[in-house]
Amino acid sequence: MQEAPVEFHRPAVRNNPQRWRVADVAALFELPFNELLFRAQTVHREHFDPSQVQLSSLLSIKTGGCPEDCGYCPQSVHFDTGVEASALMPIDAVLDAARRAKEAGATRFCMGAAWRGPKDRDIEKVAALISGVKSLGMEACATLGMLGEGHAEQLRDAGLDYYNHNIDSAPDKYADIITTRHFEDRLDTLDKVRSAGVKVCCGGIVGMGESREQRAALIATLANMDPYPESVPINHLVPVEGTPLASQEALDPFEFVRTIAAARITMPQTMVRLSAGRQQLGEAVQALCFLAGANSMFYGDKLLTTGNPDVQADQSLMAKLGMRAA
Ligand code: SAM
Ligand code: DTB
Ligand code: SF4
Repeated sequence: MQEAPVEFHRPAVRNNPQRWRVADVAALFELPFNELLFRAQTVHREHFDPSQVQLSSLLSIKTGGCPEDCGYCPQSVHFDTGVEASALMPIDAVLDAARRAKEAGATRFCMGAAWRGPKDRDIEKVAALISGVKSLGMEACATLGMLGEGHAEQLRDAGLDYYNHNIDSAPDKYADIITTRHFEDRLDTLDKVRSAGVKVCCGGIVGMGESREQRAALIATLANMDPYPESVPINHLVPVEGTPLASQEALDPFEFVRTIAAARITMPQTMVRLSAGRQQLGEAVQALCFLAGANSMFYGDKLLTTGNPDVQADQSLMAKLGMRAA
């Protein structure tokens, strides 16, 4: 059956609805595994050194107490997860963490805040954090929720390289996971980021009980953005006690690898980022992800509130695979 094209009304991130039909991406998922990986690795080698991996470190600069009800998130005020709410971190503590991340080998520092969206005065404070990170010689990324008018420009002027804002799932799955905002709200913020000339980091989460077709729709939606995001984080759900998705059954790891491969094939020049869930994936599955075209990852002992493989474990994995930090 022919897939109805998703409707895109706006320029910037929404104007190439026919580049990838959901059915075409679903057909990639249906390929024999080795065929899919070969195709992904072939595309990957046309654009990247297959032994290089870019490392970004995360810091939660404002944790918990978020008014949104994203069903996967330990930081939502709607769920009792044991995450304590705290205020925006002071600049010295943020820059100490950035310095440590740089010393450990990260080239980009990504600051996350559990806001529905920042207020004007928050933007001023985050702008100072961005300038500080840039002065250390690192790339700066921020993920602060929905942006208001002029926010993206202020962040750009402070030196922001990337803004992370995920679409998280297929358009027709979104309302099952989040009720406090709409899929379209995400696209609005992505438009603002793109229009301000800040690079877009946008991906999603798999393993939330979506169908394969919905995973294909997530990838097709990203690939049809024009231009597609410069960075595409693919998260595996980290099930957190207290959230509605706490007892979600883990996705078959091969399906995770297929999602990475589909991202690589449909967005040949993007950085495909192995994101949340690496602890659960283990080394062998991560190696398959690199073969499928992943070429960046979150690096450092912690994501925002949950764990990540520690630096030593990642150094050891990279050494075993002969991969170099880029
Ligand atoms: N509040 C901002 C927002 O929602 O855009 C920024 C922070 S939010 C925690 C950033 C991203 O983390 C989400 O879009 C989601 O993709 C990811 N995330 C949050 N909890 C997760 C979990 N339990 N497992 C996997 N990814 C998760
Ligand atoms: C992204 O796509 N994944 C990162 C980053 N962008 C901000 C966050 C993952 C968070 C996992 C749950 C936690 O640690 O709270
Ligand atoms: Fe808030 Fe972001 Fe978590 Fe949603 S994902 S509850 S917006 S911190």
